[in-house]
Amino acid sequence: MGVGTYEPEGPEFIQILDKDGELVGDEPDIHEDTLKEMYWWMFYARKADEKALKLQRQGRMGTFAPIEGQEAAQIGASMAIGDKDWFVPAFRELGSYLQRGIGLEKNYQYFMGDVRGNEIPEGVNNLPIAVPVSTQVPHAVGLAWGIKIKGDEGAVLTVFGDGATSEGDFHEGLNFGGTLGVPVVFFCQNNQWAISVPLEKQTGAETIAQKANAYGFPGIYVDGNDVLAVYQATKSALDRAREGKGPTLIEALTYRLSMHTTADDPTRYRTQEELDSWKDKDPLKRFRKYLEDKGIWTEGWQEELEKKAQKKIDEAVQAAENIEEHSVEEMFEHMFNEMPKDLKEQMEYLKRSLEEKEIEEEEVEIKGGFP
Ligand SMILES: Cc1ncc(C[n+]2csc(CCOP(=O)(O)OP(=O)(O)O)c2C)c(N)n1
Ligand SMILES: [Mg+2]
Repeated sequence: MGVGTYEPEGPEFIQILDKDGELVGDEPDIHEDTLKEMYWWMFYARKADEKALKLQRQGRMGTFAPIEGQEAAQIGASMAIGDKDWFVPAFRELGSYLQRGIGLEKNYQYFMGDVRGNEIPEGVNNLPIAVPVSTQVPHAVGLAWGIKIKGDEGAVLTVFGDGATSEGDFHEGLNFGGTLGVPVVFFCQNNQWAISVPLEKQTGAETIAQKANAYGFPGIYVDGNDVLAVYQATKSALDRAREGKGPTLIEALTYRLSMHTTADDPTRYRTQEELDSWKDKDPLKRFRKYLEDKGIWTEGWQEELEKKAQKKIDEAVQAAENIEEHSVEEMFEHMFNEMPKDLKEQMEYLKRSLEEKEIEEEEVEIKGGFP
C-alpha cells in the first residue's frame, strides 16, 4: 500500500471454492469429464514439477522454474482457451504447457538446455516461452490486433507475473490493447514474489486488477488457487474478447510455494509462517475435496492417476535424455532469416574453440594423465 490516502477499492475478490474445498460462490455448470480433466492436469503438473526439481538436483537438468502452488491458476486459465484462441506465455508455465499439448519430454528437453524443446507442435496456437520479463505482453496485443484486422475468430490469452507489471512493456501492452480494442486477455499470475522482491514493492495499488480501469477495460480479481473461479473468469473474459468487446485484465492471486528457480533459496527472504499459511490454501487439496464431496474423486481413481503420471514422467525423462545433441550451427540459426556477419563470426569462433578443445582433450588422453 502506498503512503498517500488515496485508496480506491479494487474489484471484488471472486472465489467459488474456499481453502477447504467448500462452495462459497455459485457452483458453475461444468461437465464431470471436464472437472476430471482439470484435476488430472493439476495433479500431473505437480508430479512433473517435483520430478524436474529432482532431475536438477541430480545434475540432469539445468535451471528450472517450478510451478508448485500455481496449478489452479495455470490449468484453470489454459483450459478456458478455445480452439481458435492463442496462448502467449511467460516462462513458469509447465502446467499450462502440458495442458496445451506440449509433451512433457519437450518441457524437460528445454530445461535440460536444448532450445528445440521450445518448438511448438504443429496445430498448437502457442507462442514460445518468453524469458525476458513482460516482453510477451505487447506481442500478445500485436497478435490480437492481427486477428482483429483479418477478421479471424480467436482471442489471445497472455500470462505474466506480478513482477512483470512493473515493466514498461506491461503498460504499453495494456494501453494499446485498450485503445485498439483488440481481443486479448491479460492474465497476471500474482504469486506475490518476483524472485526476492515482494508484491508491495511492485505496486502502491491495492490490487493489480484495478489497473485495468486506467486502460479502459474491466479488471477481475480472482482466487488463483481456486481452479473453478479461475476457469470461469478466464472463460468469460475470452468470450467477451471474441465478441469484439475488447480486453480484460485478470489478476489471479496465488503463491509460489517453491523457489523462484533452482538457483534461488527463498528461505533467505520469506518466512516459514508465510509459506505454511499458503500451503494451507493448496489448490490441489481443495479441488480434490470438492470432487470427493461430489463422489468424483475416489482413492481408486487417484491410484490410477498416480500410475499414469509416473509412466508418462518416466517416458518423458527417457526421451529427453536420449535426444541427439544439436549442432553448434543450430544455436545461431533461428534469430535472423539471413545470418548477419557478426553472428556468423561468433559461430565460427565457437566452432573453432570447440575443435581446439577437442584436440587438447585428445592430447591429454594420449599423455594418459591429468593436465
Ligand atoms: C527484462 C528482464 N529483467 C529481469 C529478468 C530476470 N528475472 C527473471 S524472472 C524475474 C522475476 C519475475 O517475476 P514475476 O513477473 O512476478 O514472475 P514469477 O517469476 O514470479 O513467475 C526477473 C527479475 C528477466 N528475465 N527479464
Ligand atoms: Mg511473481
